[in-house]
Amino acid sequence: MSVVGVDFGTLNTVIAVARNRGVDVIANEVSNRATPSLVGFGPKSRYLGEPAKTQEISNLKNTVGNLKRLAGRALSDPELQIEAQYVSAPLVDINGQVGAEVTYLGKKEQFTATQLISMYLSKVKATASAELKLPVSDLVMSVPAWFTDVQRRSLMDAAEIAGLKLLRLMNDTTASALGYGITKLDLPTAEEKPRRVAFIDIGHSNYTCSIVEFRKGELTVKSTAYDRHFGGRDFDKALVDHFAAEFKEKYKIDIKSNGKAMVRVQAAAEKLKKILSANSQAPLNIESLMNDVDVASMLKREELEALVEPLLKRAAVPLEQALAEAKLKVEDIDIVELVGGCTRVPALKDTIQKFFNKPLSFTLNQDEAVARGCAFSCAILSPVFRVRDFAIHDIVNYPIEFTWEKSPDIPDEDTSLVVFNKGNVMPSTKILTFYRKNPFDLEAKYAKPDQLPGKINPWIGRFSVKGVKSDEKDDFMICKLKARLNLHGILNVEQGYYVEDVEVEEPIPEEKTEGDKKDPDVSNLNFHSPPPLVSPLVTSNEPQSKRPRLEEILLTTSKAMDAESTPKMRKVKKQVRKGELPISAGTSSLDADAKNAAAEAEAAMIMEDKLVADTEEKKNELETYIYEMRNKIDDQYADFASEAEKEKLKAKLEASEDWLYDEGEDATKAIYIAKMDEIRAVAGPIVQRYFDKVEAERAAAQAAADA
Ligand code: ATP
Ligand code: K
Ligand code: MG
Repeated sequence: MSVVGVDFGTLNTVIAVARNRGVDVIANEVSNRATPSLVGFGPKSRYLGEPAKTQEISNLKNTVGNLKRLAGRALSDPELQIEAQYVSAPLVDINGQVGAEVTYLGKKEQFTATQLISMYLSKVKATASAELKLPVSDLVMSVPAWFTDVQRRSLMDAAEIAGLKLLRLMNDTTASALGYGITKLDLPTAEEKPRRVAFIDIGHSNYTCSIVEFRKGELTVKSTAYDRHFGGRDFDKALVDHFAAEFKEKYKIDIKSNGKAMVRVQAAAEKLKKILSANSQAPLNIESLMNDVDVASMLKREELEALVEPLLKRAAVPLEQALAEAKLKVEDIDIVELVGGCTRVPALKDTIQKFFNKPLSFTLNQDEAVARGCAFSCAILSPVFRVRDFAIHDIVNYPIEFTWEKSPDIPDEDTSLVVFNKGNVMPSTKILTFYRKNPFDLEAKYAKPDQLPGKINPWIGRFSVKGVKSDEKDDFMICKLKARLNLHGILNVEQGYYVEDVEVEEPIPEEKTEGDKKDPDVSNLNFHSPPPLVSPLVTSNEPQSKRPRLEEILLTTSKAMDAESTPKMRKVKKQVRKGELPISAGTSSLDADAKNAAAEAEAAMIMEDKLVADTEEKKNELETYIYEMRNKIDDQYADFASEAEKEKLKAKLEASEDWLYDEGEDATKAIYIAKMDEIRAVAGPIVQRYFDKVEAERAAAQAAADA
């Protein structure tokens, strides 16, 4: 079983694997350690990753980038107008989800963002599998901390469609923090002051700052703040706008009217930007950009900084917010770690350094830290690896509330409750208690829609609780629902059951249990007195490997019972679980049928791509064989064929070559194999005689040596 971590970036994707007792970033088929996050479509197959990049300029309308930013979004969302600028294929609406329209296999096709991402993840899977020489299934993938339920579910569906088992969607900065912490042997103990590290990730499209506390064996995210529209692409865009205006003036060309020219200037601008991180000025030259015009220009670092001034002015905002939300001061931060390509920009480094008033730390590989952290997380979650215990406490970024219809039997009942608050620990489970005589529904949604990206619908899911009825005495059923904000950061109501109050005798606990000590929330599990009827009782715990799971806390009695001394007993009212309450859930995840259909379609496309690749390989083999035989027949095979045989073989080679460049240009795999066999039939006896001679010489030499 494989252990894989994937940093699915807006621009590039990095894949790390656990092997040889460590974590390595792997190279793709062209030996790059980062793969363009792009998918393209052609007349015969798809182009995924590197080939999509190679084809991009000649295939703009059928190439889709910016994939991650499209996950779970609707085309009608005004924010999609920003995103559309970074996608060369036309975006379309597909039943409320954004997708792209492309020409594939000669036909116009529409694919949703989820499908496009699943295609890309198929490629990630193939890359990892080729490197590991193992089938790949389990992985942990990174996600911006600000992604909402619908965006996360889109990525999860995409992974499933690609045949991957996503063990965790991990927030980018949390992944970096894990990679940092798990390798440190000098973290403070539980009694000491924690080490506080600010992780700042500025990538191609977004900027995140998390303040994280480390103690031996655990990390706790104290706050996460972000600017969802801040990254390298904003620099690139400012540069392209600048050069577009300059070239219009200087060369009378309008690059904005020419897709290819735009992409070429974009690529040159990105290169120029990177040079300006190291040098104070840099040139930009493009030959025959459009209308046969060569362009040449120059830019100084200060000029670039002036072009992105509005952006740079916002650069300290996420830092201020993160600190404020963590209720910490600048002096409280011990270390400032930078990751993400855009943190190489000197003006940003300056701002961050001035803000924290301390030297910046680059101990993590800026481009690979997130992928490495994800691989560590996958190793922790995978049964095949043993990893040093390391607990990860992430944080809830958007408050989530439940709403329900008032029970006709409880007139003064509330009808909504914020169950997960911003800043709460994530993952986390909360038990909701309802007093009901009939089946009922509840709905989950984000409580503060204005905090969400763009116009994302705050709705998360609807949960119908079945099997609820009153007892013989027409008393309420005490219904317990387990709401979990899980490892992926998505919400589910995972389980429902009902309980009855019973009087039991139990020993009086002498000591606090381990769970009580570690987690104050657990001690709130107060089921001994009947809960008020006005609102559901919410209890919670944050399960962790070391702690008793929620079930155990509810169903077993105190640990003190193990003691040999006879404990003092007391009578208490306890709630005893009596049976299950089935729950049917409706969320934004694809239903099983849709997922299966998409997975089948994906598998068929993979087969198609493979057939095209195999056919191409056979064609290349045939071509190579023709050249090789043509050279050898007058060289090492010359003494092993009669003139007539030579003539025959040469004629066959020439005919095959003519065929290859004519009707054989676009044949099937089987035909290329057959053509190869035809040549082999003619060449075979000649090659055999040659090898017989070589073998005889070798045997003679061996005999001489042995003698
Ligand atoms: P995101 O995290 O926003 O989804 P990503 O993970 O794909 O995106 P990164 O790989 O962290 O992004 O960073 C890519 C960005 O960093 C690009 O815009 C790239 O041009 C920029 N970048 C890389 N090196 C440098 C450099 N030396 N100077 C300036 N910018 C750079
Ligand atoms: K990346
Ligand atoms: Mg990134």
